Amino acid sequence: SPIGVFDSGVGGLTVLAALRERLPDERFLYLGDTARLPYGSKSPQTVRRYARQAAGKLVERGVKLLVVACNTASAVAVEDLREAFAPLPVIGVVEAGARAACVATQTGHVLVTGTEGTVSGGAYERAMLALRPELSVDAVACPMFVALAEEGWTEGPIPEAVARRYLELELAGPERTRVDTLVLGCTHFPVLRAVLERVCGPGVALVDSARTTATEVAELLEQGGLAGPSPVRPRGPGESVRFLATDAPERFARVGAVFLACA
Ligand code: DGN
Repeated sequence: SPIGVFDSGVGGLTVLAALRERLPDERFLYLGDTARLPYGSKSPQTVRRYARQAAGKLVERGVKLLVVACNTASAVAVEDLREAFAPLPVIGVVEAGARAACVATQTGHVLVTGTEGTVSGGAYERAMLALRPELSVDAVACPMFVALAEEGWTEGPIPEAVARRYLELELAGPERTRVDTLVLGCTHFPVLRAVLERVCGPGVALVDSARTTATEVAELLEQGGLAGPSPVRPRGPGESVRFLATDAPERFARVGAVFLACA
């Protein structure tokens, strides 16, 4: 059976790309909840309800593991989904991203970026401080990055100006200048990586959760004996993944292509 991956829309495709690279023999079923996006500005209760319904659509189709490829949904709904769909293994991108940041930081000063929903709940801070209580973790919501990424405005003066507006103050000041790790705590932000690297400067490592999530999924499949059999012949790109969108599949396909290309 396939691995289920869901997001509020196209953003989770950056996570799907990392999963496919790490697990080329697995099959995937991806759901973009495009009828209800964005999750990022909704209340935790609403995101939990949407996440449970979106995950339910994948569980109905018999997935063997669920990846919550949306930071906002991971931040507020992972425990709820684990309870609702037990014993199905559920992996969220926030836990994976937090682990990656804990490994990356040397100064101990980390700045998390994400949607309003992800930042206001403090999930990244909690996950990081549980692993390394001595860290100093700040967070800033950067909702306009989502629109820029979906519009394909990933290079040039406009995304650069927006990134400076959100980040320059956050990275200035005697304490803040010691930030050496920026967490891309939203599925869309890896698409803006080049601009963000430039704005943050050479002393700051950019961490995203896609690759760490893929590693965690691979480990879990091995431990649980859930890894799929190697295919007899190599699979073509269209064979290993199926996509579902709850609304506007043409837009999903068009914008999604940008995300898969950048991932
Ligand atoms: N997928 C969402 C996230 O990672 O937080 C971003 C898109 C949205 O719902 N605003």
